[in-house]
Amino acid sequence: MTGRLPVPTERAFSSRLRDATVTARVGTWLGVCFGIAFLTGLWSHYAQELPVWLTYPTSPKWLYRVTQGVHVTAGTAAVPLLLVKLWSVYPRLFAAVPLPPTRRTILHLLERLSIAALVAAAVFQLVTGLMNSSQWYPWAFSFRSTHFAVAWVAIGSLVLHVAVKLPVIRQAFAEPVESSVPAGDRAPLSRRGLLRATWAASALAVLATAGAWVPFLRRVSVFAVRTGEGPQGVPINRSAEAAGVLDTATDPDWRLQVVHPAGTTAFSREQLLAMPQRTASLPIACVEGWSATGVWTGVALRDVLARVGVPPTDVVVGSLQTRGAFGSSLVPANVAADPQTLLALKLSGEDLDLDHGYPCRLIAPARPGVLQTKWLDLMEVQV
Ligand SMILES: Nc1nc2c(c(=O)[nH]1)N[C@H]1C(S)=C(S)[C@@H](COP(=O)(O)O)O[C@H]1N2
Ligand SMILES: [Mo]
Repeated sequence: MTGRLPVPTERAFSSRLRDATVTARVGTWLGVCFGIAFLTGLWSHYAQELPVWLTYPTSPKWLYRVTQGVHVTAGTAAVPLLLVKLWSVYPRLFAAVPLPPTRRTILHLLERLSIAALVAAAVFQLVTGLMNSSQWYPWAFSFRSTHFAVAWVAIGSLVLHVAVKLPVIRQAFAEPVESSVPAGDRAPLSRRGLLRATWAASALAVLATAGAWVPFLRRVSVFAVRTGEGPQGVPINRSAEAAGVLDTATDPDWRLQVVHPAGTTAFSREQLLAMPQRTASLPIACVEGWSATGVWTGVALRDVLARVGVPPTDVVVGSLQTRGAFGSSLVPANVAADPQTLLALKLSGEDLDLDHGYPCRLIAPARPGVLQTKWLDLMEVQV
């Protein structure tokens, strides 16, 4: 024995709870969560970076609140499932490689490689997603493009894994799950008991967080992000101070500059307030999964365009905040045409709080929160 590491063999793990009947059931729900997170994630990605051939709808106005809430909730539900799934199969790490080398050896190694990719991608997605929801970015890479790229690795290796394991999965579902601990076994739970505990852990994780977007869960969701009241009853992500706009946003010489084919027209806040005002009840729905509805009042963006003689078209809005990625956003023509797309001046009947984007912010239906640009000072008609 001298000089050898005590590497266990697969057979050294003897728990009866590790069984294909358990793994297949947990794995199925894990796959469902990843599938939902993948689709809603694609939706969110394209909502933020729309290819020219697609039109992102403005109705129903709660659309992004639901798709992104479901995205983060599916990821959260997947955490206990992934932990149990990995626990139930990790002895296979120590499975013997078929030797001497034959075709079977190659297949064995290829399958292990695909599982390594699946496990790494799945863990990466859940960890970075949860960290993003809690606004913790200890990394240097762009969260969105990396989370998007790894999603394809995760879903691709997941599909491959299911295809390879299909016979095992079928067999496992055909067998009943053992519901009591056999006499003489030291397991603390039956396999059925382990499954129930897993579902309970997953449900608890959902209940503890989903209040971030499901209003009636607010009181039970002790770990939900951003349910605390912000100014005027709506939470904020970045304050005016953090954005470095305290002075420019309170400057009496502030003007909204509208750049259009015939020139540039400046609007003061008073001029905007003198135009026909519209009120819309619209949610802020953050990629982090939280959302909150506000009652916004201001001028419809299309009315401002009409003032300068331009029909609804693509517009880029720009913020006093010039640092960072959230300082401008594209308002596609169909969004610009929606009468509920506002240059908001008020929230809950009061002047917008500085932290909500005073003197003027964009708010449009069904749009991701990151595109609801605050502290506007520029509108550029795209030609
Ligand atoms: N200029 C600017 N606008 C911004 C942001 C920002 O950091 N800077 N954050 C965006 C994000 S990520 C969200 S979710 C919403 C939050 O809006 P609220 O602070 O009014 O709740 O504003 C958006 N508009
Ligand atoms: Mo956000």
